[in-house]
Amino acid sequence: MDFRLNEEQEMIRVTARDFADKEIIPYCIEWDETHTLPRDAIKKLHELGFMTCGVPEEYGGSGLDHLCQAIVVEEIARGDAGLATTLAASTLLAADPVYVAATHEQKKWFYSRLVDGELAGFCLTEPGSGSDAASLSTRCVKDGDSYILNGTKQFISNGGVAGVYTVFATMDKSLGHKGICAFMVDRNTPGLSVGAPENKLGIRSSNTTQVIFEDVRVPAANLLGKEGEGFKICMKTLDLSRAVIASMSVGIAQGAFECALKYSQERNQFGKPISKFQAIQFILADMAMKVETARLLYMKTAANQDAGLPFTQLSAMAKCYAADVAMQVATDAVQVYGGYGFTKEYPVEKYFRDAKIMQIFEGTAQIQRIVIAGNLLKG
Ligand code: COS
Repeated sequence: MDFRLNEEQEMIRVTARDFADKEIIPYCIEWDETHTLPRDAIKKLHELGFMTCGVPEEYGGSGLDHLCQAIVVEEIARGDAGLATTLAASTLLAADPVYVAATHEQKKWFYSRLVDGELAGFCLTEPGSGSDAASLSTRCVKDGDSYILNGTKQFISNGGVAGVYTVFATMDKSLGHKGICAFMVDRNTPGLSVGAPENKLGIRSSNTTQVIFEDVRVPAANLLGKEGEGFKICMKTLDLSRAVIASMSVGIAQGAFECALKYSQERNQFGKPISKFQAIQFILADMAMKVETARLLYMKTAANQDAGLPFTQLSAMAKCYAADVAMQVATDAVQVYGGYGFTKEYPVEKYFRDAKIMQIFEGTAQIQRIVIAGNLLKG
């Protein structure tokens, strides 16, 4: 077993880390305060190939493997989790149903949009359906060689800025998960509109809106898989993308930890730097242990994904554990800063706010534990 990154993986990590240091960290407080999607940074990430890291090379993307995708997301999130969310929600979460279930023609259609610089959004959650994904209400009705979609999707990352979406809708709610279909939908289809951006606690440089479907006609050629396969496509997508949220969480934790470590050596109390006190050293040691264990878990999950080994259980564990770690480590970072950590003068309050959503989106901490326990009990 070799825990070291190979030369290519290390090069990708260093490139993403440099980008975060030079192009994200100096600006992300302003993006956060002004609730701004950083289009210039997204363009530069596109030029580096990171905005198409989930698009296979044969379709014009940079086609990184799962481990490298997760490494990129960690390093970008160390700078700004909002920007990491924009990237991951587009080239990974929204594109994963295509990766999982699309035909060659469908892949060409969807991936070319991302290669051209458009963003994508994943439309699953609804005002009345969050954790209970199978209870979604958006309807799809077959009409000739199209489907007509009606319904409202909630909390969609990139909702207002995407050019293309993957969308889940039901043919008949009484069929439960067996009635759900997955579609690729063009933003410019008549009847499709978006809501106002949510004013969020964290990841404020990302765009989150409702996406509303009113008699939206989608070609039958845009159905992913077969009718009724949408829920399984969705679950397989979330299995993939939860490992990415784990790496995003590690990025937040790493960023908060680095700030706390540095500050503890600069801040003097009782005549010496606070890092000289065991009380602070123990906090730093715990933070470092948690970051390292969470990183190992997401890397093992991604390595299993790349090796074609089972990863549903690991993915839920990595997401659940790393999200909790992000929250704990960011909280500890605020503690090390004391009163200053509670102000916007220092960056740790932003890590603290950004961390919270990691325990909520792409399946709450409680849903992950349901998945983990369910798998344990199934044997
Ligand atoms: N891969 C493939 N198939 C899966 C699967 C997986 N990981 N998980 C479940 N399935 C299948 C099951 O095998 C079952 O199929 P059969 O009926 O053919 O046996 C079907 O899907 C339904 O499974 P289950 O009964 O477990 O579904 P539930 O409705 O109980 O929901 C949870 C399961 C709670 C895990 C699911 O709704 C979920 O993940 N919720 C969270 C949603 C979420 O993450 N939202 C965030 C959106 S992105 S911000």
